[in-house]
Amino acid sequence: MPSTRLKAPGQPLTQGAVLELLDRPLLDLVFEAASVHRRHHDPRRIQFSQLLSIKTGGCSEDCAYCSQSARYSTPTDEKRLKPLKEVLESARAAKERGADRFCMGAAWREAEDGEEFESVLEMVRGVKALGLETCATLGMLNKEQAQELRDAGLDYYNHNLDTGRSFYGKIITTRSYDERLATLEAVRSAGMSVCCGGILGLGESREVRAELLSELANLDPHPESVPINALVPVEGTPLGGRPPLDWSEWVRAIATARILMPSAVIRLSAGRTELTEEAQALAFLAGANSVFVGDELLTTPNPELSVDTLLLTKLGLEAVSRA
Ligand code: SAM
Ligand code: DTB
Ligand code: SF4
Repeated sequence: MPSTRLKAPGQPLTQGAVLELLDRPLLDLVFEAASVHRRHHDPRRIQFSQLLSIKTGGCSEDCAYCSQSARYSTPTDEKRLKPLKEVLESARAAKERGADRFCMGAAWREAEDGEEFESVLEMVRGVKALGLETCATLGMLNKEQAQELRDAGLDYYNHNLDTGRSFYGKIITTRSYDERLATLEAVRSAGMSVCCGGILGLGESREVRAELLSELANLDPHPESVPINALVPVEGTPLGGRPPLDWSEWVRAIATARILMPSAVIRLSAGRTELTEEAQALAFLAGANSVFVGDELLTTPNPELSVDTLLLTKLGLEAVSRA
């Protein structure tokens, strides 16, 4: 099977070229993605990240999928910023269970200067001192805040594009696509690695997924880390009743992301509890090489570590930290 020439030299990748990949017969697509994966990564190693919600709920944004938006009546209550000690205890426990990256999430529209931001800087310093890679997702950042986080030892900043530009307005109205790109720019110019991906299953078409993947791949350089979330429908949110996306569309998106961003770490993020072992196995073959571990993401469930360990053992895969 000849591999497609994806773009003309010096030109951005087009949505059409990405759609051609997504439209391929599934197993041809997975085969090519697996070949790309094996040229750029050790296919037996899976990176483990641990998430912790350091500030839960009460968010002013209207992201239609999110349990933490103050605009919807969801099972998630607002909580205050977690104390440093508690965060560091969680980070220590995460390291013990094999995580090599610890990601702190806050339900903020944007990071605001002041006491809470200073506390987050302390958390970053503390987690870094434990010998873990550090990641945070705090909403929008300006250049100064990005630099302060970098100086405190932040390795990665997560800020997603979530979906294609043409569909975005149906999901979020309180923050623009270009504002998201500006935060990513601030993260880059502060010298941090970019963690940026999206959500599948919001009701978007394959064309929209091609749009999202081309936006991600056209970031220059492309993100080092690409989380692919499957919507976790949360009761009370506008998308609470959405039916799940077929597993094959999810595998297509992962395989395409791997072909477009060969050196990125691609993370199977939210929604794994609803995906079968077989679908996850195909995703690992297609180039996914990271997962969130532990039984909770930010506010929704994630497979227990014992379940993931069993799956990895069946597939002959190992955590990076155990290498
Ligand atoms: N408030 C910050 C922000 O929006 O940038 C950081 C946290 S936010 C929860 C991070 C990402 O989690 C979102 O951009 C979205 O991609 C993902 N996410 C949130 N709720 C989700 C859900 N119910 N299902 C799948 N992914 C979700
Ligand atoms: C990302 O893309 N996925 C993670 C992380 N970045 C912060 C968050 C998933 C959240 C899933 C819904 C929840 O648990 O609230
Ligand atoms: Fe707020 Fe982030 Fe949830 Fe949007 S995704 S409502 S910004 S916490």
